[in-house]
Amino acid sequence: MIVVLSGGVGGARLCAGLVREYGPEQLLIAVNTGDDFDHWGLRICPDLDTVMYTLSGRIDEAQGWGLTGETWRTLETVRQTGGPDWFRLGDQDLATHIARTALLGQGQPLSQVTDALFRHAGIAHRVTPVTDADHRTRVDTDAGLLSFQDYFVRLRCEPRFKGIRFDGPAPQPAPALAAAMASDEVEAVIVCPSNPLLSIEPILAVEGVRQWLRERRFPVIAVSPFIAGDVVKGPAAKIFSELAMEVSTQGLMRWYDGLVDGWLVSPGDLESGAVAAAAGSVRMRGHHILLRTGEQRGEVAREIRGWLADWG
Ligand code: FO1
Repeated sequence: MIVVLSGGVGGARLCAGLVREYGPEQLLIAVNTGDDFDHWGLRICPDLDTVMYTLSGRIDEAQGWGLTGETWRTLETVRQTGGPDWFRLGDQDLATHIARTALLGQGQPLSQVTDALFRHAGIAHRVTPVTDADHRTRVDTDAGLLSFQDYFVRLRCEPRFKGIRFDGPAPQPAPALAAAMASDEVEAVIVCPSNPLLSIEPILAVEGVRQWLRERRFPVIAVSPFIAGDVVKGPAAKIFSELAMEVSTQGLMRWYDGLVDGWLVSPGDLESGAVAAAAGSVRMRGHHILLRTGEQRGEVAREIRGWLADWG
């Protein structure tokens, strides 16, 4: 079994390639839930939904989140009524949040609700929230401690980033992830090119996950979200520079030190001597890491699969 750690847009796009390469029984996709929050009385799980809409081919590709062909009549009406309109929920997308909130209200854990939603979306592969617990990411900034979506969407990541925080102790992993962590059948972990500080850190903050990776008996492969000192999408470059971290694949390699055995990086980055120096005992492989088209997603996933098959 291969365990995939994913955030939203970039993670979902890699997952779309991986589900073509691996059968439903071979993959477990564990998704960040730190971005989850309640809005209009509904539970919103942006990264889970981005993975669900991407895998079922319904994502708004240009935007990276939400549904293609979406309409916004409810949002317009909420706006006219003087309600909050800073977080845009589309008319069709709302159905997901209504169904999820209703099932959670019946007492079902998020992982069970997620199973049901993904099954209805026609997705055969196993996707789990990393935890069933409510463990929301808070962002410490020069404008104070903000809830994740306040920082990310309402304030467009403008405040200076200082770090992330969580209320309460580390949550337990969701059952499917806990079972994978306890089993001898994990052949590899793939870390998606999601935001390392906003999307992957909350996954590593789940009880036991970081230690499980540190003590691994399987390779961990990560796909860099950086290409030549910038990111394909999202605020990772801004955040890295606000933390005085090097905005590059080598900066990222230092951040993940001791957790990753193999880096898939863009060919230009592989040629940089700095990356080679940062690599140490870590293996490197150069390949395009663009995930815009279905073809590119398939190529990156095939490259990872081939690399793992020859790992030794
Ligand atoms: N991102 C935005 O930048 N603006 C939005 O209004 C917005 C709405 C939204 C609704 C549903 C959903 O599943 C995601 C949505 N996102 C929106 C994206 C999302 O909040 C972020 O991209 C992730 O949380 C970061 O991974």
